[in-house]
Amino acid sequence: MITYIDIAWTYNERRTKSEVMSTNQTDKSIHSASQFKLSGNIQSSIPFGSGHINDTFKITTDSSDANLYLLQRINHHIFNDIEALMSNIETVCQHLKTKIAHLGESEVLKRTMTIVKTKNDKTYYQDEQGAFWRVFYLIPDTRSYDILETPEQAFSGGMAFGQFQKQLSDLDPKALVEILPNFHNVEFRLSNLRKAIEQDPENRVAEVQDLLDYIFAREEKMMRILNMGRAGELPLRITHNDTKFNNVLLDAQDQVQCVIDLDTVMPGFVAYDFGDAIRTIINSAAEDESDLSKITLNIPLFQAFTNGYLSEAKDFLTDAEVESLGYAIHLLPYMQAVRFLTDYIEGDGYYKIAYPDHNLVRTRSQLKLVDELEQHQGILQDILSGSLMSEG
Ligand code: GN1
Ligand code: MG
Repeated sequence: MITYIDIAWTYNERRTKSEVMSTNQTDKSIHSASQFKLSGNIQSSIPFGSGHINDTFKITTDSSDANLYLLQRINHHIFNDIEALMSNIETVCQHLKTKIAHLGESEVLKRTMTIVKTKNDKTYYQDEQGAFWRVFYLIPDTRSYDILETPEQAFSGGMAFGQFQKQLSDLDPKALVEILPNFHNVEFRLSNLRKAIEQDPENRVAEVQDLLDYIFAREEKMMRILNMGRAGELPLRITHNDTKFNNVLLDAQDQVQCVIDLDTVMPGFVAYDFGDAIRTIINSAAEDESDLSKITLNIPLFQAFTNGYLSEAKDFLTDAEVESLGYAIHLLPYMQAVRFLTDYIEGDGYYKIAYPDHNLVRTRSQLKLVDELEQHQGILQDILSGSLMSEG
């Protein structure tokens, strides 16, 4: 029997009850799922996962081969070129599958995402209201974590993202469209924040002045990776760009099963993936924890993730890339705070929110994390260097 446990679900239930779980939404999702080549008749559709951008449903059918499917309504206000988005994902999935083809069909299906096509053989379906939908196989007997529990999980996650970068290292970056340009460009993110401040459509700037001061005081320091990139010191590689820990599925023994959420796979710097993963791994609390005293660093998890990542990545990282990893630890939580705050000031149009000042809470929480990281900079850098030596 298939048991699919998803820790992230708990959070999603809280969020989705009001937003997604209406009968109307369920009917719509079932109607859309029925456009795809599913085996068996659809039995149910339930909201799933904890993503802030797309709406995700778990689809169950009565098929004897016990297939489960992941249906997603793609947020086309953010991903406005759906054709290119799906073509990127198809290219990446194909490439990853060829890398592990020797393991046999059933392993390939468990270790990589598989797009299920529509009855017209397309990678997505556009409904009568103009919304875009897609379906993947849902990989059974796996779990994801919003907050990690053990160093073994962190090590596995590190290996997973290191392996992901390695397996894509021979895919020509030109094969992929830069689906969200400037996604991790901190200068671009700060310039969006400045525009938001100037317009201040909700009159929210005055109440967040302390946060803005904190952010702008760190602006120059946070430009280091971008400057290294501009100086030609960092190679552009294909990276995941959304390496939150809940985007890796682990099996029942906490071994790597599959890296998921391929929407933002595009050319980038490896450090961004490292830093974004650390953002969620090292934090003892959720990214939207409102009690700032709970936001502390779990340093053993940092060490374990770093060891796992470097066990895969050490062979291909250049010295400059290694240097950039240390900067990324601070940059990614900082940039996330800039993005949450920009959305708050603009009136919450980008990220899904569960309550009115959710984006403000997220911002404070991420900045508290930046603070903690700054206070422990020396020890984190020592661990990174030590891990490199022992792995090297
Ligand atoms: C969004 O929705 P999700 O979880 O896939 C965002 C990421 C952020 C993340 C913060 C396309 O990811 O960049 O890091 O929220 N994705 C996009 O939790 O903006
Ligand atoms: Mg995502």
